[in-house]
Amino acid sequence: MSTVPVDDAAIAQAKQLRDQFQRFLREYEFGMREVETKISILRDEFTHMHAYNPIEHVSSRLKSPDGIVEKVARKGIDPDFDVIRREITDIAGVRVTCSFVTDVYRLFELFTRQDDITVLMVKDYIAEPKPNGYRSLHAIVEVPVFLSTGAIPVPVEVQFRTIAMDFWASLEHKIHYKFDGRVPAHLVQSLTEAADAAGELDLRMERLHREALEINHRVIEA
Ligand code: 0O2
Repeated sequence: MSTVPVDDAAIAQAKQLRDQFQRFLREYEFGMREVETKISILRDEFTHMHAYNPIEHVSSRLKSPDGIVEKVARKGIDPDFDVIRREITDIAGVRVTCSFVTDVYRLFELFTRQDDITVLMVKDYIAEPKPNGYRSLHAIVEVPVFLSTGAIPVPVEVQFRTIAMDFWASLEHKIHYKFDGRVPAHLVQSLTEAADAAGELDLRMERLHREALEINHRVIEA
């Protein structure tokens, strides 16, 4: 039986690429952690000052290597670290789920106006939902990360949404995945209707919340 000779140079090159990729992903992980800390401080301070917590939950994710490769192919860009850094801005993602739409915008304002945050892009899918009904407020921001070699700006996608929007998006994502993107037309239609219903529910819940607050204030003042 013949054996294939080990190509040491190729192995060394592959290891170097793996190390580069790990370093590349680590920068995004640090950026994500900076954003998580900022959101967590906002939540704690807001709760302390206003006796009200506007955030229901926060989740974060790093895009998987497969997800990055898939997006590189979909966008038709060079598989080069500098190009990926420039063109793919959602490698690090933080999702902030709020109770009400006003909280979504309030949190967005408090977060994006911080001095060390640079807003690269805002996509307001609440003001203008996607055709399928998807609603969310997206901000691509750059946050400085301080490494031993100096500070580097790291892009992070921060999605702000309500519980109802989150509920819808997670079901839509599952259905999309289940049908490998080819969702039957009647389900697409039902999902769009459900997104409208979720939008309605957000309005009603916020009205209810305001009414309850007003009644409570009147009782306290009386
Ligand atoms: P995952 O699983 O969250 O990583 P771009 O090429 O970046 O300019 P893109 O990616 O369409 O265009 O940007 P967009 O519209 O801002 O969407 C980015 C993210 O928003 C998605 O990330 C989803 O998390 C979410 N999103 C956008 N549209 C939809 C939708 O119709 N349904 C659901 N459920 N989520 C949506 P990823 O990388 O696709 O997915």
